[in-house]
This record gives sequence, C-alpha cells and structure tokens, in this order.
Amino acid sequence: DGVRGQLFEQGNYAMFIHWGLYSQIANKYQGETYYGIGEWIMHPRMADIPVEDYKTVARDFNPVHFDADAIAQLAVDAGMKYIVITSKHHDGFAMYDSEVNDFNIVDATPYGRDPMKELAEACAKHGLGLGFYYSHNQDWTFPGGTRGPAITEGGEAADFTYYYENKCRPQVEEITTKYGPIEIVWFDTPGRIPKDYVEELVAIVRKNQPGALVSGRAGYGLGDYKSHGDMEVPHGNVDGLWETVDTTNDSWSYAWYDTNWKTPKQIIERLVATVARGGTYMLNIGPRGDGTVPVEAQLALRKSGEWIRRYPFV
Ligand code: JFZ
Repeated sequence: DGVRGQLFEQGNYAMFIHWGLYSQIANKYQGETYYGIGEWIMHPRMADIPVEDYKTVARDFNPVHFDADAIAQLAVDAGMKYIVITSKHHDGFAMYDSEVNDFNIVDATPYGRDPMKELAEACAKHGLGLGFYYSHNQDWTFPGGTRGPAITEGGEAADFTYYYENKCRPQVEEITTKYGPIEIVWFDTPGRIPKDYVEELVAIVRKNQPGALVSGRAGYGLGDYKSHGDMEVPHGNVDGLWETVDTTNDSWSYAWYDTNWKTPKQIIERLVATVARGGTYMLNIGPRGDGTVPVEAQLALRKSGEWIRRYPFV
C-alpha cells in the first residue's frame, strides 16, 4: 500500500487468473463443445445458457483442490510480483463471500469456502500483491445488469440503476474492504455505463484503498493506466502507465480442449517486449473447476521463471 503507480514500476510482471463457475463448464455444455473464451460460455454466441440453468451449475461447483498457497508459490516461481483474480466476471457469480448477493461461492456451492480470503492470506505470506477483477457494467444474471434479465424475480422492471445500487456498488465496497490492502481493482468492459457511476466506483476505491490502481477499462479515462487490447504486445514505445494482458493458452478461463500453450521462450519474449517498452505484463492462467492448475501452464511459468528470476529486470 505505497504510492499509487509504484506497483507498475516495481512489479511489472503479474499473474492474471480467470476462475469461476464457467471453469466448471470448461466449454463443454450438455455434451457439446463450444470454441471461444470460456468465461463467455453463457453468451448467445456460445452455449446460450438461460440464467436459471446457469445458476444450477453452482450446485456442482466444489473446487476442493484449490490451493491458494500453491498458486502464490507458482507466481513467485514465475518471477511475478502480484496476482489479479476474477472476483466477479460478466456471469455475475461472486468468487468470494458476499453479504450483498447470495449468488456466490460460499452461499451457492457445496464448497462453502472463500478462496479470495485464502488467496489474500497466501499473497501476504509470499510477499505478493493482490488485485481483484470486477465486471462493473456487464452482469448477465442480475436484473438490470448489462445483458442481464430485464425483470426482477418478483416480476418488476429492473434498470441499470437497480443493478448498480443493489449489487455493483455494494460489492465494490466489499472487495475493497474485506481482504486487507489490495493493489488493483481491474474493472472491465465499461460499455455504456453512465459516467457518474464510474466516478463513484473510483471514489470508493480511493477511499477504501488509497494505494490501489484502477484499471484503464473502468471507462471515461478515469482509470490510472491504459490497457492494451487483449493479448497485444506493442511494437513501439508507449508513454505513461500501461499494461498488456495475455494468456498462457488461448482461452482466459479453463477450456478442456485448449492445449495451445505458449512455450517458456514465447513467454519471455512477450514479457521482455512489453517491459522494454515501459509496460507491465500480466499473464493469465485458468484453473479448472476443481481448483487445479493445468500442469502445462505450471511448467511454462516455472521454466520461464528460472530465467526471469536470474536476471531481475522485472
Ligand atoms: C474482456 C472480457 O470480456 C474477457 O472475458 C476477459 O476477461 C478479458 C481480459 O477482458 O474482454 C476484452 C475487453 C477489452 C478488449 C478485448 C477483450 N480490448 O480492449 O481489446
């Protein structure tokens, strides 16, 4: 919890984690495989899953092999300085113990543990920073969220304000107060969210986490830095604070068929190309629904990490 911006100067290699109910589906739904980014499986262009059906997936979500300490150790071995994980993606499922909404990992699954709490503790123990991804505009399962249902469970019309006041704002309060000091709130896909809501969300982060960065994808230029297009490594120098987000394979979240793993050499090349141009490189892993991290991703991270840690350029 130092000076804002310091993170990108001192910690310009990070682990991104996409993990949620969609990891359980792994791009195979009702016997059929869908190709694309796994965390979008609900979407009409993918399996087109109705909200009520998607919610039942939580009953089988039991990531007993999730090991926060092992993931933190993997990040350390890779040479990374902090971890940013999906606290809530567009599907609306909270991967933490939310008092505000019971569509979350503690209240809606047999697992009943709070992995964000465990990860916060593991990061503190291993000297890593922690950040939370939070989908502030899109919420596909809560009434009024962008691409979400238009009516409440009681049959009343729900607009974006309904979603914002009853879920988004109070959940951003939660993720910025329940887990100790965090380094980043990674908002994404602002779409048409009204500007005053983004201003208020940024103010909440400032109040609760004065040292935390707000991602460029908060919207309206209100974030602290620029995010390049996904998986895009720039070909020239870029001014200011910026990052590139990238994947170890193709999908962000776990997809059963996705074996297009980057080699250790590719990882080092992309990291060097980014940090040499003044940026921060955040490389994603997608744990399975049972909490395990694919061994190929672990090997690529550890092998590249041997070289990265030998020459402390990040
Ligand atoms: C978003 C999400 O929709 C996606 O599921 C994933 O979480 C990714 C990291 O972020 O997708 C985007 C957002 C912005 C761009 C591309 C994909 N962009 O600006 O190029």
